[in-house]
Amino acid sequence: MNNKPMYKAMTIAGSDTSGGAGMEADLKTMEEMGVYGMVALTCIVAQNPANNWSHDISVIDLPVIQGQLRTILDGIGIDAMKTGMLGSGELVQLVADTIDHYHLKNVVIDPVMVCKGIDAIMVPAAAKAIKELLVQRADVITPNLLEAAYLSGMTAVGNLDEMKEAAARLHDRGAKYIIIKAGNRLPGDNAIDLLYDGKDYITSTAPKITGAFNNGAGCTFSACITANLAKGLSIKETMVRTREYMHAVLEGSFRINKWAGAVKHCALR
Ligand code: PXL
Repeated sequence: MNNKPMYKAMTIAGSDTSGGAGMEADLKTMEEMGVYGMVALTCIVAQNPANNWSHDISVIDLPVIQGQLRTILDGIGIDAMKTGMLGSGELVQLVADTIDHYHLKNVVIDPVMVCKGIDAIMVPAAAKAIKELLVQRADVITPNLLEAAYLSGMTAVGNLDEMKEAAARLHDRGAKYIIIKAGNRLPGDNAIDLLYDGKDYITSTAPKITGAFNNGAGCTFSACITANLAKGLSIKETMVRTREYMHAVLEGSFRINKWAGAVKHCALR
């Protein structure tokens, strides 16, 4: 045993049984960053190989989630937290109340609304509650373009100017730092992310990695941010680390079966 401090982080997220996204991605990423990860599990996504890898979701009862939050927050304590798939408006309300009750710091909101394999926006009531209750409580919010449009009330976010507009609106709604992930979705040779801190717009660009499997990339991105904030890094240092990590995990991404692939969480080793 040694007495070095171990930084701790919590994810409130669903399980992706296939291992690439959700709390599996979160825990693997936190481990790679040297941070002790804990989970309050919200739902279980199971993929069906007999039906073209279709996704089934089983939701965990709210009191069971409350019990997990008590274990982690009353029993242990955390340096940072993130959210992933939150299946209902009631659960989003519980997350908001929990952030307030424990005065949680380094709160990263990954507003997971769409997921490959599950076409529709998850549950409209949950999406609406994220907009109304979690944007304002976020130290960092990490929407993709679709999520940024929904949360900022814009019809579409499809270029850098619209990303800036959406980020400004989310800042007005109370989020401290906004990171909009365009990733590969904009035309051109570069993947672009935008960080807005209420003053400056900072874009980070990296050459697009073609042919990569990016299932789990969103969860991995927000988990990496959470872990680095837990260690006490600034948002800018956190962004640098996260960009490096994302480049490595995407470049190392691999096929897991005929339907899907995953990013390689251990790519930096
Ligand atoms: O990538 C979004 C996501 C989040 N959480 C869980 C998932 C997925 C997509 O598969 O299964 C549990």
